[in-house]
Amino acid sequence: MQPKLRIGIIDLVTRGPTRALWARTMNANFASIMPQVVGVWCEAEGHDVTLVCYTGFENLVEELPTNVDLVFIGAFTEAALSAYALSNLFRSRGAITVLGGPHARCYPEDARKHFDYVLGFTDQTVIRDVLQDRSRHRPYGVHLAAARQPTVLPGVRERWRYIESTLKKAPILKLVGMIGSLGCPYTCSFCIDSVVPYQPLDFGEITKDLQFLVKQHRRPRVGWHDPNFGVRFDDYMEAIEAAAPPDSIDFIAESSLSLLSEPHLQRLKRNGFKAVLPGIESWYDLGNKSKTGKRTGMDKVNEVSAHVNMIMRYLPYVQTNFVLGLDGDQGPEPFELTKRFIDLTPGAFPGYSLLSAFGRAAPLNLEYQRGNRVLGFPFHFLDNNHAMNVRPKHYSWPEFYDNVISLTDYSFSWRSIVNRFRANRTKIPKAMNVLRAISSEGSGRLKYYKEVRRRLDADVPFRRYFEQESDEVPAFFVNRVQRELGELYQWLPAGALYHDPHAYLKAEQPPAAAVAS
Ligand code: B12
Ligand code: SF4
Repeated sequence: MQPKLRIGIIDLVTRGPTRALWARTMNANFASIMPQVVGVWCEAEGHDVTLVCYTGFENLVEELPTNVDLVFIGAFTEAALSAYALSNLFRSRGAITVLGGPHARCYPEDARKHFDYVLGFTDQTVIRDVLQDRSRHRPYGVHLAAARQPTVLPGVRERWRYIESTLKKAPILKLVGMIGSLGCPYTCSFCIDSVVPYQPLDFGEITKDLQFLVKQHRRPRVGWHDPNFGVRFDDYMEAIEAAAPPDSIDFIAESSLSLLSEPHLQRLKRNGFKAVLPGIESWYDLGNKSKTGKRTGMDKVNEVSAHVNMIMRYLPYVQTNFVLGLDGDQGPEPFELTKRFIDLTPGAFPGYSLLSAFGRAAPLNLEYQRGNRVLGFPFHFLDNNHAMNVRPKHYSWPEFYDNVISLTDYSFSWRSIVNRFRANRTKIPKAMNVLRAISSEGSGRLKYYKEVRRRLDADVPFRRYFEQESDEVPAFFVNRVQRELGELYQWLPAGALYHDPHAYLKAEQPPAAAVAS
């Protein structure tokens, strides 16, 4: 019989301390499901668990018991440096540390330098193995991963105590995270799920979870974390319809355009769906996702715009996602086309990501690494916006940022904000769109991009870094990390601002080739 462990779990939904209004309103709603799942699995093994969802306002050291034996941290790459600093801090107090989540999946080689365990796909057996072994593995942690995604995950009922404590931090809108499937049948080359087979979870459990939820909250709001919601559309709708009367729960989902046909939208509306986030990605690439096939350019803009306007007749909130800087794009035209899309589709909120290659997330990243196009920006900036770590194929950096600035300016100009306000019918979407446009996402990003653009001309070491003529991380980024990590910065391990951007490629090469390179 193993002694009872004091286990701390930290869900890092943000990369450092913040005071931003948007963060205060929304961060708790971005809580991940897996840290809560891990909590349930640790309890099942008989251990004591304290889970903290870090939204940027808590003092993590104070919130966890002083003498935790083992700390699990869930982190996106943007929060990797905070995770490394925390691991260092808890190790200094004698704890064993474990990293899971997108960063662990994408950069295991680097994360092993700072954690005793680094987990890829995680199921109950993997967690049990860690708990039984729970030893120091230093200087390099052990990389453990299940062969595939888990087939069962504890639902809302089992995770409730963690969900409840997290939602206390969400002052207005409270979103419960649920998931009904893993992987995706599509194969968008840049995506982490392009090679993970689609696999639904138990639809009967979804019904039971929703039945439970309507007893807890008057009108619950559910955010689906499925990589692509609604692949088994009828099964999903039946699971929802069996749980509660139509339109008694509000739902938000990320779904590809190809799944959002008019009959599907009618049923989504009937069942309380309030927001969808389809990916358009590019006017010249990835047509399979939006079902526009080989159509490109203005033809695709017209077709997708008509489709999104149709979605907006059924659902009150739509965010359309774009990736800027894909290899299929060239010149100002892709950006100008997005502006035309905004004119033609004034109600949809445009979400932009700069092309990013997250380590071993997608096979396409090997191609970028082979072409020596991946830059080693500190992880802190890899959030799809603060750094684009793939050198664009058809743009110089200044040209690329000029286009990004022009598009961001256009998208969040007062003209577009007013048009968006008018085109939305209901109060929450109207307010959300204005808040997003005037806060860090709209005007905040614009200011940041302008500063990057200015430095590309004026700051020589900065420009040389972008041009891959120097590997030294520019002072601009180092200072920002220092400022944004706050007190955690003192715990940042030496060398953590650097990582090997070719680690994935090197690991894939046969040993002889790796030695030669
Ligand atoms: C749902 C989702 C969201 C949701 C929910 C986020 C959340 N906190 O979970 C929302 C919309 C809020 C979101 C926001 C963002 N997202 Co997002 N998101 C996804 C998505 C579509 C699904 C992830 C998911 O939940 N899968 C289901 C879980 C069960 O499976 P899994 O993620 O594979 O996790 C497995 C293991 O990694 C492990 N595991 C996962 N977490 C943990 C935690 C612990 C402690 C342990 C032990 C194990 C463990 O167990 C799981 C089972 O095997 C993925 C893309 C995709 N197709 O996967 C992107 C993805 C994770 N997001 C991404 C990004 C970049 C972002 C944003 C930065 C975007 C932005 N600019 O705002 C923000 C950051 C938000 C934040 N810090 O919380 C990237 C992450 C890349 C990276 N290395 O960091 C991904 C991979 C998409 C991409 N670009 O390729 N996202
Ligand atoms: S449809 Fe979405 S989740 Fe599926 S592979 Fe493409 S980007 Fe990834």
